[in-house]
Amino acid sequence: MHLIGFLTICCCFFNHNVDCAFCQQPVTVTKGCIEKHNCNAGFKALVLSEDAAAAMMEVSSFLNAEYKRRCLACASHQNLSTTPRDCQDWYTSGFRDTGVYTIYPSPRFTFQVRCDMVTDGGGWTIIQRRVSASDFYKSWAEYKAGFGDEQNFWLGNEKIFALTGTGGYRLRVDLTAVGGAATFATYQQFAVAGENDSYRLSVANYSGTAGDSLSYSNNMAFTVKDRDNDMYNDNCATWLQSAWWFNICRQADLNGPYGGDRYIRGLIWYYWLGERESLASSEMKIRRR
Ligand SMILES: [Ca+2]
Repeated sequence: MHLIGFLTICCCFFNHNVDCAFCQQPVTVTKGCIEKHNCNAGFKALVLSEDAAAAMMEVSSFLNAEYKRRCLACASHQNLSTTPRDCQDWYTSGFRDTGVYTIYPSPRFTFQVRCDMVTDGGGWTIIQRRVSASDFYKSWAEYKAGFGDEQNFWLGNEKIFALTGTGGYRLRVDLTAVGGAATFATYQQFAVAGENDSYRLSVANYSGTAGDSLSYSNNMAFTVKDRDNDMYNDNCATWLQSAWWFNICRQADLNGPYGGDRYIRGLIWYYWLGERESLASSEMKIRRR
């Protein structure tokens, strides 16, 4: 009964009887409840017939995500079409606090992200962040799923693909040096392909003050310690104790050992500080064009 369960929850929301956590609980529903409230408009568009509804009764991750999405939309009295797909939508809806938000890039995939609502007009979905000692020498599976905490994290290649795979996104990279100097780079085009194409990077149209250190990685697949997709005859990820869209190997690498080491490993942005000075912080963030 999960498929129509959310409709009862919508009704409940309008009666102000439950909190949002209840959205995810399986419940039953009455036909009168469905017809009374218009928050099931999207539901009707999704399920065109009783037979289709019956066929979709099996609970799946897709349906669970869909309940949650619609439930939240109902709870905030939003039209379903305004359910935020990224930080930019949250910003447009009037949210201005930098912090963690739930986004819905597609009906099948919903997750939490950290949003930068201040920098360069706000609405940036942060995909990478380094501000202190943190271990980023991780596996393919870990980079695929994402890891870290609110201070230091990699959002995850599947999530970055879900956001950017169909195009339309740009990238901003904010960097600081140990002495406090700050710089940035933007790319008007930024996309990461799916796992079947090894999360290949497409990046173009640089501007900014940091220098263009990422175009060297354009069209490169993602390389980690347990999967070598780079152009070097060894594994750049192993050599640099990192994971990146390595070529032979890099002009930029923001996933290296924090603080750097004597083997020129570190957070590197070559055209700003060369390859022997590790940065104090980095943030990679995306927004639609
Ligand atoms: Ca190689």
